[in-house]
Amino acid sequence: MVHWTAEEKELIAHIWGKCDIGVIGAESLGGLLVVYPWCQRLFAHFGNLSSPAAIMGNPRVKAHGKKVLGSFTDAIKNPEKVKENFAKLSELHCNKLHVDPENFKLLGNILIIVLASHFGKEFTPSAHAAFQKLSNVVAHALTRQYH
Ligand code: HEG
Repeated sequence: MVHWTAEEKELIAHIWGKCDIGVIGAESLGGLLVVYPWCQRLFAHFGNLSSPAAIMGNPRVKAHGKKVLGSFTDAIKNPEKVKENFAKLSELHCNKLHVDPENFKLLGNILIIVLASHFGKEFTPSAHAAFQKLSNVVAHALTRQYH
């Protein structure tokens, strides 16, 4: 089981409590699709993804980014239980969606970049490390059902 210190939990809660999940989620998923265009294949049914502006303005990208970050909120509420709580989601991404698990790490990294750009100095090296750990835990949990 992953161990979380009180400090790590506090650093994450502090930043997350100030996040507008809709904004951060839209920028993170939009960023993923712009920077790593091969991810667009999975979202072809979302409509216009023809340019960075189209992607960042796409309402379905925004809504889905918010949904993805909702899962991060769940992980933050119960960081010791991510593996168990994400089992169904892992199954979906593996068996139904066939998402290459490498892309979970890419999304986590983009999320960190988006947080750094929003919070500036407040996103300290310790906060960065705590979020890196969180995104690794989430990526690992989502990869669990892959064989
Ligand atoms: Mg995934 C659906 C969470 C990465 C592609 N993703 C979902 C859903 C959630 C979620 C909560 C909705 C599940 C449902 O409807 O029951 N995704 C999630 C997390 C992460 C992640 C927490 C974190 C790394 N997803 C991810 C990546 C890709 C991807 C990297 C592709 C590159 N997700 C994907 C697709 C769907 C979901 C294609 C279905 C979208 C739809 O058709 O509505």
